[in-house]
Amino acid sequence: LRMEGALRRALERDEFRLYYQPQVDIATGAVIGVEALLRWQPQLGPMIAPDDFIPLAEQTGLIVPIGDWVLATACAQQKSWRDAGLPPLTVSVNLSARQFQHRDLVGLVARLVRDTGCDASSLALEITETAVMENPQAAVAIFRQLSKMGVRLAIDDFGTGYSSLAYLKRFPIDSLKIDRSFVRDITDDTDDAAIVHSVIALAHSMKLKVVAEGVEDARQLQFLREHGCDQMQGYYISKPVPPAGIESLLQNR
Ligand code: G
Ligand code: G
Ligand code: MN
Ligand code: NA
Repeated sequence: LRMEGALRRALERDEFRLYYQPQVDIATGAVIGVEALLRWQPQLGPMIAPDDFIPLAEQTGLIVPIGDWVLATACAQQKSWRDAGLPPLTVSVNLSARQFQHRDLVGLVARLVRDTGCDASSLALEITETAVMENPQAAVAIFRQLSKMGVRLAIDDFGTGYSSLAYLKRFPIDSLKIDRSFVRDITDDTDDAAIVHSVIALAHSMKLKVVAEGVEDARQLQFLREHGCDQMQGYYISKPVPPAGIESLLQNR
């Protein structure tokens, strides 16, 4: 209960921050996007990672106003980078199941795109495979409306849930993000290598891009490149950083 109050006050006191992790096109090495990752910086004390407060935010429903803040902030950031003349970046935002099921998600996104003046086709929403599969029929309908607005859609943590391929085929999604648990041992574990290899082939057969998460070294990147993976993110390029970190990364490349 105390933690719930603290979360509520964190919103009022503007204690949330967005960090951004670069996403790189494997073929060209160009930074083509960033994933927005939420942090809580209390006035006193160390920064708190999302795993330590998002579960509670989901239980209490606070994820809805927090998620609204995340979306609004990410849209405004994208617009601000565009105005500053940075190369175009797709900004990806994570949605929890609860936000995804919220009745006015489509209206909210439409309003935010209009109000911030951001580019809808440079906004991507990441929904986990598990959240989608809670109600695939509803998901298809929401995806169709978002896709019509030009918003990009990605299935996050792919491989950790149980997707029905029949549904996946009907989703107007743009990409699959391979969960970092499969990438970690890609160069040593033949099962993980086989899984990643097949996910890339499957995605490409459905005209989807594949993003590998959690890339930490050159050998993992080499494997992914050899298997035609499209994009990657991970500590090998950069950990999540504040907006200024993205700006200096782009200037130094
Ligand atoms: O940034 P970090 O690697 O600690 O993120 C941990 C988890 O928190 C990831 O699964 C990520 O998807 C989730 N997460 C990060 N930011 C957000 C957010 O803004 N909204 C939601 N719903 N989840 C987020
Ligand atoms: O579930 P989602 O993919 O949205 O979460 C991304 C999470 O993965 C964030 O918490 C981010 O900090 C973390 N992450 C990003 N890159 C790496 C990496 O190279 N290695 C590890 N171990 N974690 C990473
Ligand atoms: Mn994600
Ligand atoms: Na993920």
